[in-house]
Amino acid sequence: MIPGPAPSATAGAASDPSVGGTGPRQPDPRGGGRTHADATLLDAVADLRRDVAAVRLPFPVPSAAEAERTRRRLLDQLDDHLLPRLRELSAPAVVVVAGSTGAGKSTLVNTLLGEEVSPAGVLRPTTREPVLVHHPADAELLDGHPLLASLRVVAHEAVPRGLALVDAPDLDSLLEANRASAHRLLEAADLWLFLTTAARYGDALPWDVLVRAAERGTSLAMVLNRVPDDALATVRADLMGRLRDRGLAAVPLFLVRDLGPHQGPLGEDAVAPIRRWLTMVAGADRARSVILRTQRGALKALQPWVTRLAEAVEAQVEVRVSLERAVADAVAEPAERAARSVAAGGVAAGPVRARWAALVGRGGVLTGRLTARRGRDARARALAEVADELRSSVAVALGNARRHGEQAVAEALRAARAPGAAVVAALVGDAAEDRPEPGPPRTPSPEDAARAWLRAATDAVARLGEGDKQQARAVARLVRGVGAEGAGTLAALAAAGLGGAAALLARAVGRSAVEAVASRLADELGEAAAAQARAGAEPALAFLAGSVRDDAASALHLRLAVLKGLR
Ligand SMILES: Nc1nc2c(ncn2[C@@H]2O[C@H](COP(=O)(O)OP(=O)(O)OP(=O)(O)O)[C@@H](O)[C@H]2O)c(=O)[nH]1
Ligand SMILES: [Mg+2]
Repeated sequence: MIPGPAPSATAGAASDPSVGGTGPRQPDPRGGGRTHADATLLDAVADLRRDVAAVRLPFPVPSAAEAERTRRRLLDQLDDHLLPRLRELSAPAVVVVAGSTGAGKSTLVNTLLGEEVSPAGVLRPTTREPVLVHHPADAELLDGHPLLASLRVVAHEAVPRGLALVDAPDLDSLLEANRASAHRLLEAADLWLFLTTAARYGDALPWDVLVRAAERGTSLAMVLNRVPDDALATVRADLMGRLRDRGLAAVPLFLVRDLGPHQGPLGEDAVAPIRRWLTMVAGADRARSVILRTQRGALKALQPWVTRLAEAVEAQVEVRVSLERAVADAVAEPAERAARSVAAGGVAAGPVRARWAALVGRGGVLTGRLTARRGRDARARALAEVADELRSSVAVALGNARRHGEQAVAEALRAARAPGAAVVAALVGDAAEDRPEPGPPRTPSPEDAARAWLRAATDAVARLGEGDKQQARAVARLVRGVGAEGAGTLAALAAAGLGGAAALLARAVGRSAVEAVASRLADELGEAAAAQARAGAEPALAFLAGSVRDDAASALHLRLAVLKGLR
């Protein structure tokens, strides 16, 4: 229920000789701000609720179990008590504009909005479908309001936040449906804005309705429309007397001057006092009651809980950081070892070397002149087979590197004393598999990395001739003799430590060029192997990254600070 303005303030309005004067009470200058605080308070508590719900306490540090209990209690408290109460209190106050047909209800509502949302007209009665207008930002707060089912709803910026203005059909209508609808709306109203005209204010109906409202303690205000200039003082005095006689002296009274024959909106100055009064009703009083009734009690009690929860979250973040460090440290050594192992020629051993030997041995396809056009296809085919062998050998080496990395991580987690290391170790496998990968892209698979490395070798040879015509011709001759990929395979074999391939290539394009290319490719292979070993840490790091957010605790502190600031 909306507290009406104080009686003294009302008297001020009624004794104001100017029609459409300054209104019953100047709105509290902080009124608008308070209206805003009203919605902000609900927003702030809803934000807090979201952050509390998002808190994860995956690591079994000593504070975790207690913190989880606190978290649940907080959520219960917010969901079952505080939020519903705040929502209810923040729901816009329903102001029903009621009165006889033709009193000018729709015209008043349209004037207040500066737009015709409810058609006014000369046919009586005009309004048959009630219209509720609210501020767009209040749409959510009105959600599920029982009134909404039976009227047309319009969102309009001109309505003060915290109010819903309803243009009702005529109360004393000849149409039964209109009468019923108007009375139902009055039942649901938080505030009545009763409109009558100077010609009809003596009718029985307004007074019956007003007395009933006063008996029920409903807040109301009265608008006397179309008051002829010369009758102003008389009518006002008479009306004041009638109000007093019925114990309604506290009812704010607004007089609107008669404009003569008139269509369309009234002037802004005619409705300004009504607008100011509505803004005040929407703002200060409601918001203050919200703040007094809720925040001092329930909200204050929640604060130590939130603080404790934030501390527990900080402890979780510490565990996460120490585990991240342990996991990252664990793969450093395997990464170095993997790089050293490929540098030592590991990938060119075994089947690769054997196949190569067949090509350069007696009768092998590479024994003739490498750059001759004849025999090119055979050479290219033979080199492609070695390339296949080399690719799988590289993939095996890279796969080993990755496995070593994974094993090192598993061991580090087993050895780590941080609580929760075991949790990570157990969850890493499944959790990482189906988790959509956040952050940087995953390291490619060993197979893909091996293929990419061979492609890089082909590219490197192709680029050898850049900027050097003689060199370019030499490369072109080599490519004519073994194909571009064959040339790349020779470079890759040289980089993998096969001296024969390096020598063959040097004869075609020169020793220094071969050395440069081979050493760069060897470095790249070493880096690829190290990356695979480090990739062994990816599942654990991805799991840890998704476990507790860095800013989870500071978010909770921030929510608290916002709530305290609203007090
Ligand atoms: N002269 C004059 N005409 C007005 C004033 N307010 C409204 N009217 C006219 O009176 C007629 C009725 O106005 P409405 O706003 O439709 O009245 P209502 O109270 O909504 O009427 P119902 O919808 O039938 O209940 C329209 O033709 C308006 O233009 C006013 O202050 N002065
Ligand atoms: Mg109307």
